[in-house]
Amino acid sequence: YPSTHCHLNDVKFFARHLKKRRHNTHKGSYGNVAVVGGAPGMGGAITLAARAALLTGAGRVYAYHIDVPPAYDSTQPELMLRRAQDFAIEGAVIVAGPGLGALDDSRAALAKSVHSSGPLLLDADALNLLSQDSALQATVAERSAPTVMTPHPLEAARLLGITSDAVQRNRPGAARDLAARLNAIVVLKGSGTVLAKPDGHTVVNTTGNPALATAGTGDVLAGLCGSLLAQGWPAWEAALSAVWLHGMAADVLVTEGLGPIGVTASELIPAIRTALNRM
Ligand code: NPW
Ligand code: AMP
Ligand code: MG
Repeated sequence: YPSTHCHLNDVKFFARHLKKRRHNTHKGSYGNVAVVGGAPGMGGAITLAARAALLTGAGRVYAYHIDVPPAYDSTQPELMLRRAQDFAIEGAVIVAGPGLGALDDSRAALAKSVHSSGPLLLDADALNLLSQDSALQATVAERSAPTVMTPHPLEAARLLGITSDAVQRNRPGAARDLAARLNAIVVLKGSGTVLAKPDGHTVVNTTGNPALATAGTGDVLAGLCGSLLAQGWPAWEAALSAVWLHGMAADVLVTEGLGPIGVTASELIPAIRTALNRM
Protein backbone atom coordinates (compact mmCIF):
# COMPACT_ATOMS: atom_id res chain seq x y z
CA TYR A 1 0.00 0.00 0.00
CA PRO A 2 1.17 3.59 -0.56
CA SER A 3 2.46 5.78 2.22
CA THR A 4 -0.96 7.37 2.71
CA HIS A 5 -2.27 4.07 4.03
CA CYS A 6 -3.22 4.06 7.69
CA HIS A 7 -5.49 2.15 10.05
CA LEU A 8 -8.62 3.44 11.69
CA ASN A 9 -8.35 1.91 15.12
CA ASP A 10 -8.58 4.97 17.32
CA VAL A 11 -12.08 5.58 18.69
CA LYS A 12 -11.05 9.12 19.64
CA PHE A 13 -10.51 9.91 15.99
CA PHE A 14 -14.21 9.34 15.38
CA ALA A 15 -15.58 10.58 18.66
CA ARG A 16 -14.18 14.05 18.03
CA HIS A 17 -16.57 14.47 15.10
CA LEU A 18 -19.61 13.64 17.22
CA LYS A 19 -21.87 16.50 18.17
CA LYS A 20 -23.71 16.42 21.47
CA ARG A 21 -27.51 16.63 21.26
CA ARG A 22 -28.02 20.00 22.89
CA HIS A 23 -31.20 20.74 24.84
CA ASN A 24 -32.36 23.55 22.64
CA THR A 25 -32.67 21.50 19.45
CA HIS A 26 -35.45 19.87 17.45
CA LYS A 27 -35.82 17.43 14.56
CA GLY A 28 -34.94 20.21 12.14
CA SER A 29 -31.54 20.43 13.80
CA TYR A 30 -30.59 16.93 12.69
CA GLY A 31 -31.21 17.06 8.98
CA ASN A 32 -33.35 15.29 6.42
CA VAL A 33 -32.44 12.14 4.52
CA ALA A 34 -34.21 11.10 1.32
CA VAL A 35 -33.52 7.51 0.27
CA VAL A 36 -34.30 6.75 -3.36
CA GLY A 37 -34.68 3.11 -4.43
CA GLY A 38 -37.05 0.21 -3.86
CA ALA A 39 -37.89 -1.16 -7.29
CA PRO A 40 -40.27 -4.16 -7.37
CA GLY A 41 -38.78 -7.02 -5.35
CA MET A 42 -36.25 -4.77 -3.60
CA GLY A 43 -38.36 -2.82 -1.13
CA GLY A 44 -36.19 -4.37 1.57
CA ALA A 45 -33.08 -2.49 0.47
CA ILE A 46 -34.63 1.00 0.64
CA THR A 47 -36.31 0.10 3.95
CA LEU A 48 -33.03 -1.00 5.52
CA ALA A 49 -31.27 2.18 4.40
CA ALA A 50 -34.11 4.38 5.65
CA ARG A 51 -34.33 2.60 9.02
CA ALA A 52 -30.56 2.88 9.43
CA ALA A 53 -30.74 6.64 8.80
CA LEU A 54 -33.57 7.01 11.33
CA LEU A 55 -31.95 4.94 14.08
CA THR A 56 -28.65 6.78 13.75
CA GLY A 57 -30.10 10.19 14.41
CA ALA A 58 -31.35 11.89 11.25
CA GLY A 59 -34.18 14.32 12.06
CA ARG A 60 -36.54 13.18 9.28
CA VAL A 61 -36.24 10.29 6.85
CA TYR A 62 -38.14 9.93 3.57
CA ALA A 63 -38.14 6.80 1.42
CA TYR A 64 -38.90 7.45 -2.26
CA HIS A 65 -39.96 4.12 -3.75
CA ILE A 66 -39.79 3.20 -7.43
CA ASP A 67 -42.45 0.56 -6.72
CA VAL A 68 -45.78 1.65 -5.20
CA PRO A 69 -44.87 2.27 -1.55
CA PRO A 70 -46.80 0.67 1.30
CA ALA A 71 -48.98 3.10 3.28
CA TYR A 72 -46.36 3.08 6.02
CA ASP A 73 -43.59 0.93 7.46
CA SER A 74 -45.32 -0.91 10.31
CA THR A 75 -42.00 -1.65 12.05
CA GLN A 76 -40.81 1.92 11.63
CA PRO A 77 -43.85 4.16 11.15
CA GLU A 78 -41.64 7.22 11.69
CA LEU A 79 -40.47 6.88 8.09
CA MET A 80 -42.29 8.88 5.41
CA LEU A 81 -42.92 6.77 2.33
CA ARG A 82 -43.39 8.46 -1.05
CA ARG A 83 -43.39 7.64 -4.74
CA ALA A 84 -40.12 8.23 -6.57
CA GLN A 85 -42.02 9.94 -9.42
CA ASP A 86 -42.89 12.69 -6.93
CA PHE A 87 -39.29 13.00 -5.81
CA ALA A 88 -38.58 16.72 -5.58
CA ILE A 89 -37.19 17.28 -2.11
CA GLU A 90 -34.49 19.89 -1.73
CA GLY A 91 -32.72 20.39 1.55
CA ALA A 92 -32.26 16.67 2.14
CA VAL A 93 -29.20 14.52 1.88
CA ILE A 94 -29.99 12.06 -0.90
CA VAL A 95 -29.07 8.39 -0.62
CA ALA A 96 -29.73 6.95 -4.07
CA GLY A 97 -29.43 3.33 -5.06
CA PRO A 98 -30.64 0.73 -2.55
CA GLY A 99 -32.77 -1.57 -4.69
CA LEU A 100 -33.16 1.20 -7.28
CA GLY A 101 -33.37 -1.25 -10.18
CA ALA A 102 -32.95 -0.34 -13.84
CA LEU A 103 -36.40 0.89 -14.92
CA ASP A 104 -37.09 4.20 -16.68
CA ASP A 105 -38.28 5.58 -13.33
CA SER A 106 -35.00 4.41 -11.75
CA ARG A 107 -32.97 6.35 -14.32
CA ALA A 108 -35.15 9.44 -13.93
CA ALA A 109 -34.82 9.37 -10.13
CA LEU A 110 -31.05 8.96 -10.40
CA ALA A 111 -30.75 11.91 -12.79
CA LYS A 112 -32.77 14.10 -10.38
CA SER A 113 -30.55 12.98 -7.50
CA VAL A 114 -27.32 13.77 -9.35
CA HIS A 115 -28.63 17.21 -10.35
CA SER A 116 -29.57 18.08 -6.76
CA SER A 117 -27.58 20.76 -4.98
CA GLY A 118 -26.92 19.00 -1.67
CA PRO A 119 -24.73 16.16 -0.44
CA LEU A 120 -25.32 12.92 -2.35
CA LEU A 121 -24.54 9.30 -1.60
CA LEU A 122 -24.60 6.85 -4.51
CA ASP A 123 -24.79 3.12 -3.82
CA ALA A 124 -25.81 -0.15 -5.46
CA ASP A 125 -27.98 0.26 -8.60
CA ALA A 126 -27.30 4.00 -8.72
CA LEU A 127 -23.67 3.04 -9.39
CA ASN A 128 -24.69 0.36 -11.89
CA LEU A 129 -26.82 2.85 -13.84
CA LEU A 130 -24.08 5.45 -13.63
CA SER A 131 -21.59 3.01 -15.15
CA GLN A 132 -23.79 2.93 -18.30
CA ASP A 133 -24.09 6.72 -18.68
CA SER A 134 -20.93 8.73 -19.37
CA ALA A 135 -22.84 12.04 -19.60
CA LEU A 136 -24.21 11.50 -16.10
CA GLN A 137 -20.69 10.61 -14.90
CA ALA A 138 -19.52 14.00 -16.16
CA THR A 139 -22.37 15.67 -14.26
CA VAL A 140 -21.36 13.82 -11.09
CA ALA A 141 -17.76 14.97 -11.50
CA GLU A 142 -18.95 18.59 -11.80
CA ARG A 143 -21.13 18.59 -8.67
CA SER A 144 -20.16 21.27 -6.18
CA ALA A 145 -21.74 19.58 -3.14
CA PRO A 146 -19.99 16.47 -1.80
CA THR A 147 -20.58 13.11 -3.46
CA VAL A 148 -19.88 9.83 -1.65
CA MET A 149 -19.96 6.48 -3.46
CA THR A 150 -20.08 3.11 -1.74
CA PRO A 151 -19.36 0.41 -4.37
CA HIS A 152 -18.69 -3.22 -3.62
CA PRO A 153 -15.95 -4.70 -5.84
CA LEU A 154 -18.29 -5.62 -8.70
CA GLU A 155 -19.95 -2.19 -8.70
CA ALA A 156 -16.49 -0.58 -8.75
CA ALA A 157 -15.48 -2.89 -11.62
CA ARG A 158 -18.55 -1.90 -13.66
CA LEU A 159 -17.70 1.79 -13.19
CA LEU A 160 -14.05 1.26 -14.11
CA GLY A 161 -14.81 -1.07 -17.02
CA ILE A 162 -12.60 -3.84 -15.60
CA THR A 163 -13.22 -7.16 -13.81
CA SER A 164 -13.88 -7.46 -10.09
CA ASP A 165 -10.72 -9.62 -9.89
CA ALA A 166 -8.72 -6.67 -11.22
CA VAL A 167 -10.31 -4.41 -8.61
CA GLN A 168 -9.45 -6.86 -5.86
CA ARG A 169 -5.82 -7.17 -6.99
CA ASN A 170 -5.28 -3.44 -6.37
CA ARG A 171 -8.04 -2.16 -4.09
CA PRO A 172 -6.38 1.16 -3.12
CA GLY A 173 -5.57 1.83 -6.78
CA ALA A 174 -9.14 1.11 -7.88
CA ALA A 175 -10.61 3.30 -5.15
CA ARG A 176 -8.24 6.17 -6.00
CA ASP A 177 -8.95 5.85 -9.70
CA LEU A 178 -12.69 6.08 -9.18
CA ALA A 179 -12.38 8.95 -6.72
CA ALA A 180 -10.27 10.95 -9.18
CA ARG A 181 -12.46 10.18 -12.21
CA LEU A 182 -15.74 11.03 -10.52
CA ASN A 183 -14.50 13.71 -8.12
CA ALA A 184 -16.09 11.80 -5.25
CA ILE A 185 -15.24 10.16 -1.97
CA VAL A 186 -15.11 6.45 -2.75
CA VAL A 187 -15.77 3.72 -0.21
CA LEU A 188 -14.64 0.46 -1.81
CA LYS A 189 -16.36 -2.11 0.37
CA GLY A 190 -15.37 -5.65 1.32
CA SER A 191 -12.99 -7.08 3.90
CA GLY A 192 -10.65 -4.13 4.57
CA THR A 193 -12.84 -1.36 3.14
CA VAL A 194 -10.72 1.25 1.35
CA LEU A 195 -11.73 4.91 1.42
CA ALA A 196 -10.27 7.29 -1.15
CA LYS A 197 -10.51 11.03 -1.77
CA PRO A 198 -10.20 12.65 -5.20
CA ASP A 199 -6.73 13.92 -4.23
CA GLY A 200 -5.54 10.31 -3.85
CA HIS A 201 -5.52 10.07 -0.05
CA THR A 202 -6.56 6.54 0.98
CA VAL A 203 -7.38 4.89 4.27
CA VAL A 204 -8.16 1.24 5.09
CA ASN A 205 -10.75 0.43 7.74
CA THR A 206 -9.90 -2.15 10.41
CA THR A 207 -13.32 -2.94 11.89
CA GLY A 208 -15.83 -5.47 10.58
CA ASN A 209 -15.88 -9.19 9.98
CA PRO A 210 -17.60 -11.80 7.81
CA ALA A 211 -20.82 -11.45 9.82
CA LEU A 212 -21.37 -8.60 7.35
CA ALA A 213 -21.27 -10.98 4.40
CA THR A 214 -25.07 -11.11 4.14
CA ALA A 215 -27.75 -9.37 2.10
CA GLY A 216 -28.61 -5.80 3.03
CA THR A 217 -25.58 -4.78 5.08
CA GLY A 218 -24.45 -2.45 2.29
CA ASP A 219 -27.87 -0.81 2.26
CA VAL A 220 -27.52 -0.19 6.02
CA LEU A 221 -24.11 1.43 5.49
CA ALA A 222 -25.59 3.76 2.86
CA GLY A 223 -28.36 4.91 5.22
CA LEU A 224 -25.91 5.38 8.09
CA CYS A 225 -23.52 7.48 6.04
CA GLY A 226 -26.42 9.58 4.69
CA SER A 227 -27.58 10.15 8.26
CA LEU A 228 -24.18 11.42 9.41
CA LEU A 229 -24.05 13.72 6.37
CA ALA A 230 -27.53 15.06 7.21
CA GLN A 231 -26.37 15.75 10.78
CA GLY A 232 -23.68 18.01 9.40
CA TRP A 233 -20.61 15.81 9.42
CA PRO A 234 -18.07 16.76 6.75
CA ALA A 235 -18.24 14.18 3.95
CA TRP A 236 -14.86 12.53 4.51
CA GLU A 237 -15.42 12.21 8.26
CA ALA A 238 -18.97 10.93 7.66
CA ALA A 239 -17.70 8.23 5.31
CA LEU A 240 -14.84 7.20 7.61
CA SER A 241 -17.06 7.12 10.67
CA ALA A 242 -19.90 5.26 8.96
CA VAL A 243 -17.56 2.53 7.78
CA TRP A 244 -15.86 2.28 11.15
CA LEU A 245 -19.14 2.18 13.14
CA HIS A 246 -20.75 -0.34 10.78
CA GLY A 247 -17.80 -2.68 11.24
CA MET A 248 -17.59 -2.04 14.97
CA ALA A 249 -21.28 -2.93 15.43
CA ALA A 250 -20.70 -6.22 13.60
CA ASP A 251 -17.68 -6.91 15.82
CA VAL A 252 -19.78 -6.32 18.94
CA LEU A 253 -22.52 -8.67 17.68
CA VAL A 254 -19.88 -11.39 17.26
CA THR A 255 -18.52 -10.74 20.76
CA GLU A 256 -22.06 -11.10 22.10
CA GLY A 257 -22.43 -14.49 20.43
CA LEU A 258 -24.96 -13.34 17.81
CA GLY A 259 -22.57 -13.91 14.91
CA PRO A 260 -20.66 -14.32 12.70
CA ILE A 261 -23.22 -16.83 11.48
CA GLY A 262 -26.70 -15.52 10.90
CA VAL A 263 -26.46 -11.84 11.79
CA THR A 264 -29.08 -10.00 9.75
CA ALA A 265 -28.81 -6.50 8.31
CA SER A 266 -31.90 -5.58 10.38
CA GLU A 267 -30.13 -6.59 13.61
CA LEU A 268 -27.10 -4.57 12.64
CA ILE A 269 -29.06 -1.30 12.74
CA PRO A 270 -29.77 -1.13 16.53
CA ALA A 271 -26.23 -2.38 17.16
CA ILE A 272 -24.92 0.63 15.22
CA ARG A 273 -27.18 2.90 17.27
CA THR A 274 -25.67 1.48 20.46
CA ALA A 275 -22.12 1.89 19.14
CA LEU A 276 -22.83 5.50 18.18
CA ASN A 277 -24.36 6.38 21.55
CA ARG A 278 -21.47 4.71 23.41
CA MET A 279 -18.97 6.87 21.56
P1 NPW B 1 -19.17 -12.90 -7.37
O1 NPW B 1 -20.34 -13.71 -6.91
O2 NPW B 1 -17.99 -13.01 -6.47
O3 NPW B 1 -18.84 -13.03 -8.80
P2 NPW B 1 -24.73 -7.30 -7.79
P3 NPW B 1 -26.25 -6.94 -5.30
C1 NPW B 1 -19.69 -9.32 -6.05
C2 NPW B 1 -30.26 -4.72 -3.79
N1 NPW B 1 -30.41 -5.58 -2.60
N2 NPW B 1 -15.90 -9.08 -2.58
C3 NPW B 1 -20.04 -10.80 -6.02
O4 NPW B 1 -19.67 -11.35 -7.26
C4 NPW B 1 -29.10 -3.77 -3.83
O5 NPW B 1 -29.34 -2.57 -3.12
C5 NPW B 1 -31.67 -5.76 -2.17
C6 NPW B 1 -15.92 -9.60 -3.84
C7 NPW B 1 -21.54 -10.77 -5.84
O6 NPW B 1 -22.18 -11.94 -6.33
C8 NPW B 1 -28.98 -3.53 -5.32
O7 NPW B 1 -29.88 -2.51 -5.69
C9 NPW B 1 -31.95 -6.47 -1.02
N3 NPW B 1 -17.00 -9.60 -4.65
C10 NPW B 1 -29.43 -4.85 -5.92
O8 NPW B 1 -30.05 -5.58 -4.88
C11 NPW B 1 -30.89 -7.19 -0.28
C12 NPW B 1 -18.09 -9.03 -4.18
O9 NPW B 1 -20.87 -8.65 -6.45
C13 NPW B 1 -21.91 -9.58 -6.69
C14 NPW B 1 -18.17 -8.46 -2.89
C15 NPW B 1 -28.28 -5.67 -6.49
O10 NPW B 1 -27.17 -5.68 -5.56
C16 NPW B 1 -29.69 -7.45 -1.19
C17 NPW B 1 -23.26 -9.00 -6.34
O11 NPW B 1 -23.41 -7.73 -7.00
C18 NPW B 1 -29.27 -6.23 -1.98
O12 NPW B 1 -28.62 -5.27 -1.14
C19 NPW B 1 -17.00 -8.51 -2.08
N4 NPW B 1 -17.00 -7.97 -0.84
N5 NPW B 1 -19.39 -8.00 -2.69
C20 NPW B 1 -33.34 -6.46 -0.48
N6 NPW B 1 -33.60 -7.15 0.65
O13 NPW B 1 -34.23 -5.83 -1.06
C21 NPW B 1 -20.07 -8.24 -3.81
N7 NPW B 1 -19.30 -8.86 -4.73
O14 NPW B 1 -24.95 -8.21 -8.92
O15 NPW B 1 -24.56 -5.85 -8.12
O16 NPW B 1 -25.93 -7.54 -6.74
O17 NPW B 1 -25.05 -6.44 -4.63
O18 NPW B 1 -27.03 -7.97 -4.59
P1 AMP C 1 -23.13 -4.92 0.00
O1 AMP C 1 -22.35 -5.90 -0.80
O2 AMP C 1 -23.43 -3.68 -0.73
O3 AMP C 1 -24.35 -5.50 0.65
O4 AMP C 1 -22.22 -4.45 1.21
C1 AMP C 1 -21.72 -5.42 2.12
C2 AMP C 1 -21.15 -4.74 3.36
O5 AMP C 1 -20.62 -5.73 4.22
C3 AMP C 1 -20.01 -3.79 3.05
O6 AMP C 1 -19.98 -2.76 4.02
C4 AMP C 1 -18.80 -4.69 3.18
O7 AMP C 1 -17.61 -3.98 3.46
C5 AMP C 1 -19.20 -5.58 4.34
N1 AMP C 1 -18.56 -6.90 4.28
C6 AMP C 1 -18.94 -7.92 3.48
N2 AMP C 1 -18.14 -8.98 3.66
C7 AMP C 1 -17.23 -8.62 4.62
C8 AMP C 1 -16.13 -9.28 5.27
N3 AMP C 1 -15.79 -10.53 4.95
N4 AMP C 1 -15.44 -8.58 6.20
C9 AMP C 1 -15.77 -7.33 6.52
N5 AMP C 1 -16.79 -6.66 5.94
C10 AMP C 1 -17.51 -7.28 5.01
MG1 MG D 1 -25.09 -3.24 -1.90
